[in-house]
Order: sequence, then C-alpha cells, then structure tokens
Amino acid sequence: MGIVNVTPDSFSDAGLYLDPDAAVEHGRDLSAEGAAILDVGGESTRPGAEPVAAEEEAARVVPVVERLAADGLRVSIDTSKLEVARAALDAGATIVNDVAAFRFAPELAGLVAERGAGCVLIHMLGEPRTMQRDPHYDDVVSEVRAHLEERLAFAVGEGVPEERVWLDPGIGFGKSVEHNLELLRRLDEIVAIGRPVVIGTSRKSFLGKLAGGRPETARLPGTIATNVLAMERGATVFRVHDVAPVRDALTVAAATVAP
Ligand code: HH2
Repeated sequence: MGIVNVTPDSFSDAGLYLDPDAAVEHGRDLSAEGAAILDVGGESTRPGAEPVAAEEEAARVVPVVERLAADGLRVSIDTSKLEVARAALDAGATIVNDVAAFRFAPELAGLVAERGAGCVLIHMLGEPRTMQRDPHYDDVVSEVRAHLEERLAFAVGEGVPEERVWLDPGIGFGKSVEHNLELLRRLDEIVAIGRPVVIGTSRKSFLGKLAGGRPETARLPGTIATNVLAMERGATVFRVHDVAPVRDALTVAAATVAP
C-alpha cells in the first residue's frame, strides 16, 4: 500500500503532493514501483495535528482519487469522515482506511456496507490531537486486540461482511516507543483475530528514536526492518512511503521463509 498524502502538514512529506497533478504523478510512480493499493489522504493524523474541515479534505482528495481510479488503480481513502469517504467512493475508491475505526463517524460502517467497499480498522488511543500525551496501557497487545475485535464486531453488526475488513494495530497512534515495539514483537496475537493485518511503521518517529535520532527521510532502514519482521509474524499489507525498496526487501525476505 503506497502512501499519497495530499496535505500541507503530513509528518514526513508535508506539502510535496498538495497539488493534484503532483499527487497523481506520485501515485502513478508508486504503482509502477509495485504498490497494489494507493492510500490517498487529505488530513494529517500526525500527533497534535489540527482537524481539517470535511469540505477542504474532500476538495484535496477527490480529484486525485478520480484520476488514479480512472487509470484502473486500486485506491483506498484515508479518512475518518463520512462525507469525505462518500465523495471518495463516488470518485472510485474501493477501500475506506479509518484511523478511528468508525468511532468518529459510526455511519461510515453503513456506507461501507452499502457500497460493497472494504475497510481498514485501526487502533488509536483517543484522537490525533492528544493521543501521544503519556499513553498508558496495562497490556498494550491485549488491549489493542480487544479493541480491534470490538470494532470488527461493530462493523459486521452494521452489515460489513467480515471478509471485507482488515485490521491494523495503529503503530504510533497513542503509543510510546515501547508500546510500538511490544505490538511488533507480539503481532501474532493481532494476526490471531483472523483478519488480514495491515502494518504502518513507515518513517515513524520511534524508528528515528531507536536509530540515534534519524530524521523522517532517513528512516528507510528502520521501515524495512520492521516491515520484514511484521511479514514474518503474519502481516500481509504494508503501508509505506517508499514502495520500491520495501517491496524488494519483502520479496527477498519472503523467499527465505518456508512456504
Ligand atoms: N498511519 C498514518 C496514516 N494512516 N493508516 C493505516 N492503516 N495505518 C497506519 O499506520 C497509518 C494510516 C500516519 O502516517 P502518514 O500518512 O505518513 O502521515 P500523516 O498522518 O502525517 O499524513
């Protein structure tokens, strides 16, 4: 899954693809590098990010989704808002990737069901503005697992077939470095829920902290290491900024794992 951030303030590629032409070109490049899905987002969810109005978010993403989908590419829309998801599905997106897992807009579940779309449900503690203020868990893995099971049951109760739901432990979404590491170490417990697991470590701050304070653009080695190990532990969808190198690493690593 290649990341297309149509935002002025994303944590690692702020403003690079705010222009629709640049975003579409970037999406096409990521597809050529081997991305099976392009994840288009119009609102940063970095820690402390200010929310964006639905009209503004939709205006950013719709022209980009429309053109990528018209190319025959598979597009997911990274949003927690009903109006934005609806506009993106109208424009050709087929997956809703919601960091709030339908908590902010419960009606999103019904929309996904009605449109026959897929969805990614992510664990996040609270909301982006405050999620990194001293996050606490007694046992992060069992709490994330219980939350994802509850969100999955909610989606299914609203009519989304279970086969259309993917789950994501939400690396960096209300988690300390140690929480992220524990989730990656025990990822098999999330995989055991029985739905495909999406993992998003790409360029995130814990990678910088672990590797001597590397800035966002120098976190590719950490991104590769964590994605390879997540694959070994059962993750099947890898949300990344740098598709070509991660894909190569996963291909080589996969060849060394017993079939
Ligand atoms: N992380 C981000 C955004 N969306 N979706 C899924 N499924 N999993 C993730 O880990 C995830 C996500 C945050 O990364 P990014 O889009 O690069 O930054 P920003 O939110 O600042 O635009």
